[in-house]
Amino acid sequence: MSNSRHLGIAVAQMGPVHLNDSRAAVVKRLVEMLNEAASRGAKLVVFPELALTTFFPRYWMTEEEAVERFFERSMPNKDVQPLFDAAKARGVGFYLGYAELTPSGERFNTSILVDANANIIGKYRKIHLPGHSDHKVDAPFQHLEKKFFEVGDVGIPVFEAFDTRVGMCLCNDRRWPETWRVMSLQSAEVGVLGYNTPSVNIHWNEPVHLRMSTHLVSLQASAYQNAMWIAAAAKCGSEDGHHMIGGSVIVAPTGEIVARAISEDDEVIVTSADLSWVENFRNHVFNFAKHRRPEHYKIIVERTGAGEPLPIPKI
Ligand code: CDV
Repeated sequence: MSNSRHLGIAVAQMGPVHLNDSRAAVVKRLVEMLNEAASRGAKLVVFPELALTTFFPRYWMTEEEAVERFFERSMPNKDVQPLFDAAKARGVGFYLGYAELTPSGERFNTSILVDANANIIGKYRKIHLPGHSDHKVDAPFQHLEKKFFEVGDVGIPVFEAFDTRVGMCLCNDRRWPETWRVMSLQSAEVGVLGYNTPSVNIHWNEPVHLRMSTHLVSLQASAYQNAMWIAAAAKCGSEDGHHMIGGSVIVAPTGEIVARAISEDDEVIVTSADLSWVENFRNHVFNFAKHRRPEHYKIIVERTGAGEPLPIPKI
């Protein structure tokens, strides 16, 4: 295509991080993958959600204990600094998910966007927190995001970076069409996310294969319907016996998967994303200004849960 604009995007999938793994050991793995991604032409590297620790919301503990063991009080901090140094040395930026403790004591499931000079240029705090806050004693493990985190307070911002516009989200956010539409209405061309998706659903007997297929269908439909590139990084494999799905992917605005991880380990996938595919769709079938009819979508922001059908107009 003559008007093509390319961005090298890498997804750095992570294999398991066990309870006893140190931050320093984890960051070493991240640096290795960042270096590989840079060598393969990436300018933006996407790491997983809560990338620095095991997926700790699976364990019942007090908030104080969780903070002590798993939250970051500052970013970058001593342990994570080598990743920022490597990014600057290689001239690549990255997305990273971690548990954030704010100076005033709030706890968020957070991601940051870091530019090629190792400056933090964007922050997102997870909105769609799954799970529960009570102790489910009969469940095989917990999913305590509603206990350990507050709902994000920065909306779904889009950042001018990497000669494009980038929106961030985290894990469960990817299943909600609103996430992507809010990004695409701000002209985001690239959406990035990390995820930790347990293979077992503790709430109902969901067949394991659906965990992968609902993950992929969410990303593929969202990329197409919003004419965006989407890059999604898993933390996966068995963390101390708790298995999480892999399936890290880069999806084009066509809805097609152009790169996919095959392992459940540390693995880098890279694509040279032609951003002009965004325009192809946004100028035509998804020309929002021309075709959207928000006057007929009011119920989306007026209601949270499903209710009665709206009154039917007389015709
Ligand atoms: N970390 C997550 O947000 N996990 C959810 C699980 C609980 C379904 C996910 O959407 O993958």
